[in-house]
This record gives sequence, C-alpha cells and structure tokens, in this order.
Amino acid sequence: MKSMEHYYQPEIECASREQIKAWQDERLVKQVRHVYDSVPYYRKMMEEKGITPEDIRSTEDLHKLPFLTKEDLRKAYPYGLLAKPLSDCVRIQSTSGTTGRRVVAFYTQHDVDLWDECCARAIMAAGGTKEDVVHVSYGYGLFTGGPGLNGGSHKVGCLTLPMSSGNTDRQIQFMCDLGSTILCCTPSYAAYLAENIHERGLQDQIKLKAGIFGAEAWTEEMRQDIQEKLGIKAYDIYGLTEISGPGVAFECSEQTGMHINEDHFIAEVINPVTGEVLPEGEKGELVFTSITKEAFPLLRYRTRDICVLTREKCSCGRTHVKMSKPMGRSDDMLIVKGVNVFPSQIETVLLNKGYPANYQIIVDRVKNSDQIEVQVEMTPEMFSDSMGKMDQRENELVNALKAMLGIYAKVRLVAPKTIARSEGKAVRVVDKRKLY
Ligand code: DLL
Repeated sequence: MKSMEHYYQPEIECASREQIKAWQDERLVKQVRHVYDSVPYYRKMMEEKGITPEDIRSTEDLHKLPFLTKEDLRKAYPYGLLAKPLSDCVRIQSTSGTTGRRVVAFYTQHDVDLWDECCARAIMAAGGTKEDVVHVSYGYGLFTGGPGLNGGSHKVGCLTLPMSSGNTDRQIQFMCDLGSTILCCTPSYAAYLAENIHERGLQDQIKLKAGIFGAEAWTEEMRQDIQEKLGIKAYDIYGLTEISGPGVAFECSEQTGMHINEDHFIAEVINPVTGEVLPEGEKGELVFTSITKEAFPLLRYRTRDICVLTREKCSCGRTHVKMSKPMGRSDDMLIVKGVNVFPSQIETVLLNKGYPANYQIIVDRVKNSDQIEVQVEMTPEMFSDSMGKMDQRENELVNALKAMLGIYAKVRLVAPKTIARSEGKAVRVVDKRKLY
C-alpha cells in the first residue's frame, strides 16, 4: 500500500505573512548561531564586518550579514563551508559548472528530507498525486535535477521512472508503454522530445498531463510551444545546487511566477552593482539565505540570477513570495559593443517569429570590434518553402533583433536538426572572445 502522505501543506504554504515572518525570524537567529559556531570561514567573515550572532535578532537584521558568492565557495572548496561533521552527512551533489572549480554541496539526512519535501510541493502544485507516473529525464548523478525530482516524486507516492537524460528512443517508448503522466526535464529537452513525438506521430499514445521544467532559462513562447505540442500544462521549477537543488521555488496553476519555499529560504533582491537591497517589485539579483539546512547552510548567497519578487495575492491560495522567471544571469549577460544582451531576449524574438527554440549565439571579436551571430534552425516547413526567400527571412530577423537589442546581429538560417541538441542544459552561447 502506497503512503497516503500529502505534500500540499496549506498550513505552511498558505500561512499568513505574520506566521511566515515569525518562522523566518526564529530560524534565522538559530541558523546564524549554528553557522558562526561551526564554520570558521563564516566566523571570520562576520568578524571582519564587526558583527556577532547577537546582532542578528530578526529578519530586519539580515542586511547586516556579509554576502557570500560563488568565489567564496570556490575558495572554501571542498570542506571549508561544511557546518556538520562529515560523519553526519549522507549525500554530496555538485554543480554542472563548466568553468572554474566545481561547487560541492553536502546534505545530512534532514537536508535530503527537506529537499525532497520542496520537490514534492512542486509536484503537487503541478497536479501530481500518488496516481501519477512521474517520468524523470533530468540527469541523475552529481547534478541535482534527477535526484531532487526523484525524491519529491517518492514523497508524493507517485510511481517514479528514474529515466535520467539521453536515449530519446527509450524515453519515448517508456512514456508510451508505461503511461507517464508527468514529465520532468529541462525545457530544451522537453521541446526536443515533443518534436520527436510529433515526427513519429505518437501524440495519441502519450498520456502526459503536466511537465515540470527548469534548470535553464525558457520563455513564455517556449512554454506555449511545448504545451501545444505535448497537450500538457508546463510548470517552471527553479533551484540551484548551492541552496539544495530544484524545488527552491516552483510554479502553481496560475503559472505567473514561482513560489519560493519561504519556510526554508529567505529571498532578497539586490542591486548587483551596489549590493543595496531593493524593494519588492524591482528587478535585481536574487539572494538566498537557507534557514533550515544543517550541513551546507549558506547565508545571503548571491545567485547571479536576475529576477523580480512579488507578494501579490495568488489565486492558488499560496502566500509564499513569488519570483519571476529569471531574466538572465548577471554573469551570463553578454556585453556586445557595450550593450547588455540576454539570450532570453533573442529567444523571444525567434519564437515570436515562428522559429523553433533551436539556436546558438556566437560572439566573436574581429579587428577589435564585437560581432554577434545568431544561428537559427528553420522548421521543416520553412526549409522546404525557403527557395529564394532566405535573404528575406534573414533580413526580417535582423530587423526584429535590432528592435529588441538595439544592435545589429548577423543572422544565419540553418537546416532543421543542424544545431546539436542537449539532453541536459542547452548550450546557447559560444563566446569566442573568452578563448583568447
Ligand atoms: O539547475 C537545479 C535544478 C534542477 C533546477 C532541475 C530546476 C530543475 P544548478 O546546476 O546548480 O542547479 O544550476 C543553477 O540554473 O542559478 C539558474 O541560473 C539556472 N536555473 C535553474 N532553474 C531555472 C529556471 C539546477 N527555472 C542555475 N529558469 C540557477 C531559469 C534556471 N534558470
């Protein structure tokens, strides 16, 4: 008999603002004491700022704490920020980081449980119940995607398919044979699966009703495309290895931003240049303080993700603050000819013009001048209908990109399936300037 445990927790997820603040105040004070007493790296940072745990009496004092950055994590690699003896830890996960040292995060059993609980909330918010078959195509292993959604699915009591990424034929076969109802993977892989399912004419054989997609930026246009192709409702999910993994925030039926699990994480938005805390509704860098984690409890961690927070009433009844879809990363933002360019802006233009979300942005520096080229795949229909129209199509995109970005970007239309697909996070940007 499956567990009847129910991970939609209205007493927590729909608690009053006063109640949420009371939890945060109490947990923050305890967490700061825990971190100060057990992590010399933090104690030193706090001492350098002239503060002690006694100075932190509520969330109003949060701003007194120093920020922690990825650079600190790299400096303290591997054990420098560990707040529990290794013998109390049961799990390690690591970032998919392509540059610099990897970031390694540690979990006690308590930490794994709370992470599973956050992912379980995300699955319930996407309509999941123990009747569902949850198809997890995020990578398993050091990446947090697979293990996180797997743990959440178990908690809800769903039948869990630990597919991991790759082997698209097998993914689709299992989906049809076992009647998967909820798909969890990156949005780019969901789009790829949708494309394959259509090409094989298997739409009628899949039973999917929802998808939980995250780990990379995706636009509303991409959501519409996936929803239409798969006949599902597509929900966003956000998280980062440093703060536990997926499930830090998740979308509800309203699909207008992701509720942050505020009983576990305090969110702030800051000006990325000055560090000033910004009022609700202003766009800036997201900063998290984890108030319930034991082994790797980061205080005021700068995510580099740019977003907006809102406490507007949500029709789902949840009261936890909502974050917008990240609008880019302060460190992913490209500066081309002095202009800030976010890959998501380019994606919006392409999808608006009916192109698939298969593109690559190549930035180079030729004779001291930045150049940006966008390689865009055509749909098979565009491709077969492109005789003599290529220049016209390319010019149209050049103009639309100029209107969005304010600079000229060269456009190269390529045949369908030319751009390499990713089974995990898509590689959208190749910045050759960094290679010199
Ligand atoms: O990507 C955790 C995750 C797994 C989230 C599965 C959702 C689903 P990292 O590999 O450490 O962890 O990468 C974290 O990915 O700082 C964001 O820049 C980006 N990211 C994560 N979710 C989203 C999202 C996982 N929904 C980094 N939208 C974060 C946009 C996202 N970007």
